[in-house]
Amino acid sequence: MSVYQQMLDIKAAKGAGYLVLVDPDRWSSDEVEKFIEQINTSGADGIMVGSSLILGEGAQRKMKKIQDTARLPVILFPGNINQLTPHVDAVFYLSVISGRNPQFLIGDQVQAAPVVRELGIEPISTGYMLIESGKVTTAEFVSGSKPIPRDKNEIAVAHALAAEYLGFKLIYLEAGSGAQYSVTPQMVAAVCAYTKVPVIVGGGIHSPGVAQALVKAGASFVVTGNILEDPTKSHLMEQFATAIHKV
Ligand code: 1GP
Repeated sequence: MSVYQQMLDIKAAKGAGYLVLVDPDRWSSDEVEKFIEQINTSGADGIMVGSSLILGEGAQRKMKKIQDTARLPVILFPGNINQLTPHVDAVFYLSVISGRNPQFLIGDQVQAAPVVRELGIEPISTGYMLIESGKVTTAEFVSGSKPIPRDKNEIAVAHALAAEYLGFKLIYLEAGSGAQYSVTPQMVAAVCAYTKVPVIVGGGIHSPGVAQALVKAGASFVVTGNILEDPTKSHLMEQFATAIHKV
């Protein structure tokens, strides 16, 4: 079964799904294995791997270790085409539709397409919108694109409709990793009122209560990254899974 179909099934069965983002740069090879084992038993529904920028060595080796250890779908969340790898089940085939930078709208996607085909990984087309979140995030800086103001729900809605009409399979509302403020439930509700395309929300989500509010507003998937890199917070993973499922 395709990863996309598995995602739709998770949404149908549980109301919404929980994805944990793993930045290979943040973990040593041994640590990453333990972290993936924790994710396996946490109640999470999938693992995303990637980052706006990967600087550390051995990223491909770590990605292989992640896939070997994971008992959940592993989805690449690429910051750029150099992160393409055979060690994932699927790739969020992102276009930064909130920006007007042609490289991140279509240029990199053209470069990546033959590589994705050759690697045999499943592309899941995703209309990716950066939402302003209190400070400049790495995603904003690296993509050279202006985020949508966080209180301009109508702009997000128009982008989401365009994404649906262009045939994107997912819409991603992204505050950016380490965002000061996550995307508002009001914006999620506005977008979900206008489109049936499943909406993923990520960036700056630091409490299960916030994750639950986003699901109540209509999010199909919620992503957490940074927060679980703090060993004193990693126990929150199970609580996120419970808060997100069957709201
Ligand atoms: C995924 O970028 C997010 O969309 C992850 O953000 O690291 O802030 O949870 P955090």
